Amino acid sequence: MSEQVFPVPDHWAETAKITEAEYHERYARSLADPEGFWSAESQRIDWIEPYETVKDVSYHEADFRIGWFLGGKLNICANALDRHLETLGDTPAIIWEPDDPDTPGRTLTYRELHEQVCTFANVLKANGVEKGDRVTIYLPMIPEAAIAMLACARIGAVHSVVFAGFSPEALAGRIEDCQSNIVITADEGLRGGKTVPLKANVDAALEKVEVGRVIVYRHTGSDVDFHAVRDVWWHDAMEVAAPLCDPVTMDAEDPLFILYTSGSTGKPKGVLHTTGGYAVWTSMTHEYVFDYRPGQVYWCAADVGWVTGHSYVVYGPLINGATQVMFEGVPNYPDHSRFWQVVDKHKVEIFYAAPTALRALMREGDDWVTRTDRSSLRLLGSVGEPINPEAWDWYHRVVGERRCPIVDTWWQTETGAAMITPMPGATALKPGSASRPMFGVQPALVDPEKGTLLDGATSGALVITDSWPGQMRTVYGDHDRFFQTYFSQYPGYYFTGDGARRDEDGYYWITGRIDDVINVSGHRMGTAEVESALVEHPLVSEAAVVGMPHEVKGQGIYAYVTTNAGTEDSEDLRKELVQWVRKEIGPIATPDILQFAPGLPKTRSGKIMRRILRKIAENDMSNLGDTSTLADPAVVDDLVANRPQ
Ligand code: 6R9
Repeated sequence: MSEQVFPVPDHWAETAKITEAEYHERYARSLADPEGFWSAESQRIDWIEPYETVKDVSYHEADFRIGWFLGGKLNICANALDRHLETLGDTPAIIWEPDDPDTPGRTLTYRELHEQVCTFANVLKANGVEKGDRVTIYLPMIPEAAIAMLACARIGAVHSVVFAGFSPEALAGRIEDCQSNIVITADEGLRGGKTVPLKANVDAALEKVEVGRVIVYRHTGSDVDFHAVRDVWWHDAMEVAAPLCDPVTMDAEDPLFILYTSGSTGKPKGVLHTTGGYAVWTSMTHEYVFDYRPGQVYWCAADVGWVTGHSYVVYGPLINGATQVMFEGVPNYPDHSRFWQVVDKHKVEIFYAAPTALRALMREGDDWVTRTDRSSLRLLGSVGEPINPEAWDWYHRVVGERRCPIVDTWWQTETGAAMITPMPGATALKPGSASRPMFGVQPALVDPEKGTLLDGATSGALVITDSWPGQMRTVYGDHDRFFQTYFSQYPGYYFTGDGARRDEDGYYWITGRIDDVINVSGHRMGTAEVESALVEHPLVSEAAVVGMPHEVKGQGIYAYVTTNAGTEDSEDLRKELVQWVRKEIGPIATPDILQFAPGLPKTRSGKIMRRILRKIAENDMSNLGDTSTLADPAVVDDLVANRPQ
């Protein structure tokens, strides 16, 4: 653990919106007088009709409910676009930087973005989409992704964005779960010079599940199969659609979007967010965490397929009238300077990325960074996984030249936006600590076994003791699963699934998931999901998947596989199984190590002892613990002896 503390730089202490004193004053007020605090913060949103009740929440089973700004009416798309037209109409909203630096980018002003969104909203309507319908979006990082999302929000349709790296199988499952009747995609995506066959993936998915309409954006221009009745070209539809479309009036608690995320059990769950609270929450956190003022160039490098792309590429920044870079590519293409070249090209002031990208770049040496200028950078952010002190130091010292504070923001798909995070003018930084709670957030640590609250400097399971406006409202189609997953372990609290330590200054240090979720390159993956993909293979009888430390990805995937009797555990089969998982879920789920296991360590009651599998995966054989309770202790010796190096 790093003992270093970086005080707030003088310039930030003098100019920031939230200073240290203000942080404490506002945080205290947000807890003591939530009505007053949120009434003031809600003014950042244009309400069509004012709400009657700020908050109506109970985390208890008998009267479980979560509601914010009840009775309020608004349209989040109008908040992100229409209201900026007068003051920021000609200001760039999205500066799109393509995968290949030698092809032209695009800039959309707020006026242009508004026109595109209105036109596409009419396209959706012309294709039968109505308020409340679910719309699946499977697009690369192009402005059309934001346009499609905002067009849904404009007419009250619920978008479900599926990350363009997911497989046809994963896409089909998500279309089916939310019963969406329309998919918006592109011919192909481009990443690091390679094409991603998006339309072909959609076609493959639609062999398993049916939809009425597919709208296809022509991006690379390559030939794709076209189904005459079902498929529509984006540009053809836009040509005949009107450029004006009134935003519909939405209730604060009307659904805004579903985003599937991995949990510790079963299929990915559809995290559902609603409109009013999410609008206030993303806008407020974006403003304070990044100290954002219109005119500054902001760049969040996350994909719109993840929650960070929803809250900090689309909604938060646009509600705040930001000018932002949207990047199609990857950090190491054409070379390891790309991030910093884009920073220089667009004079980026605020840059927000995941530690995995930083670790990958850090390995390539400082020269890729130092040969670029980066003098525009003022603030750096980190999200998605714990940032190790070495990567923090490199980000701070080499990328930010010790001039830029780093906001290490802890949050989740479920929380909508940043929950525990520094603010540049308010928080002395400790490398590796997400520091202190956002206004209105009450984190606590509980004893993982007893569920009792722990005081002072200690470690435990991280819970949040009361609601905040951007909290998810349900698991789509399974409200009971929502309660069971998050509110049943520690009654009265929201359980995050993370472990954390709190130090003597009240700073939180997130230590990672304590459930069966692993975090691969900042992407959540349920071990159960990878296991069920493996056992679907005809030659696999059983599989157990655990996380292992990985230098770049944070965690890698280690799979133990038992094949059917009589199967030859060959190198070819190993490769085939690795490919199988890629195909079933997507490249992000590719096992890093796949070990054939004639037997898995089980208790006499048949429970797999994951603790032992984790130790072997970590290559820590010294500490396998007590194996005497196992049904067959010899299987452990076999796994240790045959661990692939
Ligand atoms: C926003 C996002 C959530 C999980 C979360 C935690 C990990 C995210 C973190 C962090 C340590 C941070 N996580 N940010 N851990 N420090 N700053 O990533 O959402 O994809 O749902 O992942 O990611 O384990 O529980 P999501």
